[in-house]
Amino acid sequence: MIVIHHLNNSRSQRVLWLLEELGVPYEVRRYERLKTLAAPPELKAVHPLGKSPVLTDGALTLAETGAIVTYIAQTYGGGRFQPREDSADWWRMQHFLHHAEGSAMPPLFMKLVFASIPSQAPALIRPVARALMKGVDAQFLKPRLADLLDYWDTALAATGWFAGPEPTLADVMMSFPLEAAGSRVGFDDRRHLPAFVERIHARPAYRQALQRGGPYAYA
Ligand SMILES: N[C@@H](CCC(=O)N[C@@H](CS)C(=O)NCC(=O)O)C(=O)O
Repeated sequence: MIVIHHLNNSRSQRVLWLLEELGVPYEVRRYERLKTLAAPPELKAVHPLGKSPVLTDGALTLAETGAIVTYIAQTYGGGRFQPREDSADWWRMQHFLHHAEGSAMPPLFMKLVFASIPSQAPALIRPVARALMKGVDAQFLKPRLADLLDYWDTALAATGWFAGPEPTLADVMMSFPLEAAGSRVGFDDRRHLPAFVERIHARPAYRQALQRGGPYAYA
């Protein structure tokens, strides 16, 4: 039986969504974030990085969402949620599988961390910290995030999915960056991004995954 070591309000939610889409039985082991938002130390007993998600399946312990969704699809998916390997869509899927954690999440994570810095600074230097973070946001993060949002909006324009006419692992992986971007940055007038988020949230498998995962601030 697959076990997903799952953290509340986290990118681990998309693994549950995939398992529900594929109808693969699994157990969810829930962990609660600490006040600092860090994962609790118990997760280090599962995997040395102490982050979520982690999948265990028999003797296998696997971290990194991209590796986990690939393992699930290849082992239990029977070809579902993946385009044919000899197609251009296969490589589009590979691109977005890596892009989600490699390029999309880092600036979104920085946005979250930088936004929290002023409130954590000593009261005396809080205005300075706020001004500094505002400058970093305007000069560094804002233009990079705008480029990413434009890129995703264009990628979704043809079919509403990231890699071909049907949902694939690319959409599972990109769901979290889009949900996080919607909450941390907003979509402005890019219309394919909110439509994508609404489309996945309406899927019965997605709703079922929410029931299994517990608190999730992005849906
Ligand atoms: N690239 C990793 C990132 C894992 C990760 O950072 N997970 C977050 C959950 S959103 C976490 O465990 N954060 C708690 C912490 O860093 O202590 C993946 O995709 O699995």
